[in-house]
Amino acid sequence: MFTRATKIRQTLLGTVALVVAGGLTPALAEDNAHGSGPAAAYSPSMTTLGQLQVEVPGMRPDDPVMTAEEFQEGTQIYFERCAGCHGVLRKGATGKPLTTDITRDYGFDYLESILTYGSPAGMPNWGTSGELTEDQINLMARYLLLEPPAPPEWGMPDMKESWQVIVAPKDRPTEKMNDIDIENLMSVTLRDAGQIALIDGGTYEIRSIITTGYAVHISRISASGRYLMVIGRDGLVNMIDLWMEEPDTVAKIKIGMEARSVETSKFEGYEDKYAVAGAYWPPQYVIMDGDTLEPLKIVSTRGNVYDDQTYHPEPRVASILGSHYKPEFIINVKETGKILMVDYSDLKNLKTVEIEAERFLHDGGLDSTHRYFMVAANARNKIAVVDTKDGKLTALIETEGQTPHPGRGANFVHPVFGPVWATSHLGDESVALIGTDPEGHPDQAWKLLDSFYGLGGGSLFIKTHPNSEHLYVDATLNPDAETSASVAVFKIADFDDDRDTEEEYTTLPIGEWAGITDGQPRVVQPEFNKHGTEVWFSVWNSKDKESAIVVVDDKTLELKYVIKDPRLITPTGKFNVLNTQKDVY
Ligand code: DHE
Repeated sequence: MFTRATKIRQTLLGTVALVVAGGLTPALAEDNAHGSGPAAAYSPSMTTLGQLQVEVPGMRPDDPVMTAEEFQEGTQIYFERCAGCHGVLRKGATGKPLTTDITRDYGFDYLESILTYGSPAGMPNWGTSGELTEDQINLMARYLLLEPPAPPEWGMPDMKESWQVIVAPKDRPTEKMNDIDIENLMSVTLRDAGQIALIDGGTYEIRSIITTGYAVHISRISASGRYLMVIGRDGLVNMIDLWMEEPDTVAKIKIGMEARSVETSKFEGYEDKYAVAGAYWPPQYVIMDGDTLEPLKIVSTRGNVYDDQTYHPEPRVASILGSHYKPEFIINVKETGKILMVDYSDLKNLKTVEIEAERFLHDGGLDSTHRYFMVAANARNKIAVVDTKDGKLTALIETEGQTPHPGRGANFVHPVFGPVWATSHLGDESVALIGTDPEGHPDQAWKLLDSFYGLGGGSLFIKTHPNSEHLYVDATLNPDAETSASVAVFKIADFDDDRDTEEEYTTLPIGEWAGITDGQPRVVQPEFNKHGTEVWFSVWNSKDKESAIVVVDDKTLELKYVIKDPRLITPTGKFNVLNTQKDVY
């Protein structure tokens, strides 16, 4: 561990984290010309769609020749590597549209060249980086000249068919049947195993390993703290009963073909009543019964972009949050830039407030009072703030950094500015502080109050806890191995109000503490235990190599424990039950 005040701005761009089947892998590719910073690499990979069986579309006389096998391969490559930016239907998202009216104008030679060498606008150099072979580039240039296949929809009959109640509510325990301190349980994503590990926050013992969806993504907890909801990228939601002798899945359902978010109703009187999950494909969200996951209401998010009001055929559902102020789900629709406040008190006469925010909404969380929701419009370098009490956009704030990625963000009381919310960034090393106290600190509210350097770019998550005096910032996708395996810790009491000076931080060599010698593991996502006394970090290696969880004492910043187990395959997100249930971050 060492302390330093860095004044040198490390530029980060230059190396790419490979986007492979299922999303990101900790492995790094060779230096890449452009479009290659972590922010560019952190694009969705539609791996479930990549496995679809498709047919070659009707050909026109001048279309390039393509066999069924080639078209299948092209579709898989397209969904896994290209759809995240260019859209499933090729109508464009953060990347340009690639519909055939455009690609046929470009022609085969141009497509082959841009696929090989990339472009300064952000297209990766798939050929020269070695990620696609010459034959694959040739195939993709032909593929793009043909009409795209449209993946199937996933409506009520499909959902109902996939829906299983494994233990009916009447057969579930009426009281907690185990000795687990549920509030201090950690649900740990074992990403490439398609499982979660339930780890005891007091003893560090793995209490259960539960099979979930493919490339499992996040866990959320019901308002009562009893049911854990887990979603896989294949849209499979598992509902796990933590009261059972051995916690296990009691219901499951597939809500789409590609999904990332799940949440539960948190408003008083509606505790555990509903669950909701959002899909990337088809673009929709579904409200489910909170006891059984029975699908009750599916709502499409297709519609017009908030500003130019053009139609978008596939706006993905990004983060979802259960409001504490109203019986509402806050649903963030990425490409149209709309935040939907969906009133679940009357599903038959569903009322939705549609807030114009900003394009490319991604992740976010509540402020410390739980009244304001802060979400990153990441490709626009902005944070949108919504007042969940009044149902209105409060502010749109430029973070002055590149690609904010807060996770749920970090709330703390700054010694000068009062209550603030913080985000780190994927595209550079900056940490931004935004004032969140319009009553006590009206001059500072909803303003960027400070921006200082963390350890390095490629940060995914930032975290603190009301009982902690520290702010932790990871640098998971930083191209430098040592940086990506370390974490910066700021002492909150030492923060000043001078925007021109940097803030001191301590570097914790978490990867080194894990003592893993094989591979190049990255350190990701600080998460506190229920007391706010320990911080857990995932040391995320590739799936055939050893990974670990490192537990740090928050007071002393010293290593407390290393959890290792052959079953801990690719641990990434960790979700403490109490902190997730109560939105403490
Ligand atoms: Fe995530 C949250 C989408 C890749 C770990 N991620 C989210 C949320 C979204 C999202 C929309 C917010 C959910 C919510 O609050 O309701 N994630 C995406 C992607 O589209 C992306 C970029 C690429 C993909 O194809 O999926 C992606 N995410 C990753 C990873 O590679 C990470 C680092 C490792 C993993 O397990 O997959 C990862 N994402 C996480 C975690 C959270 C998350 C741990 C929840 C943070 C929290 O504190 O709540």
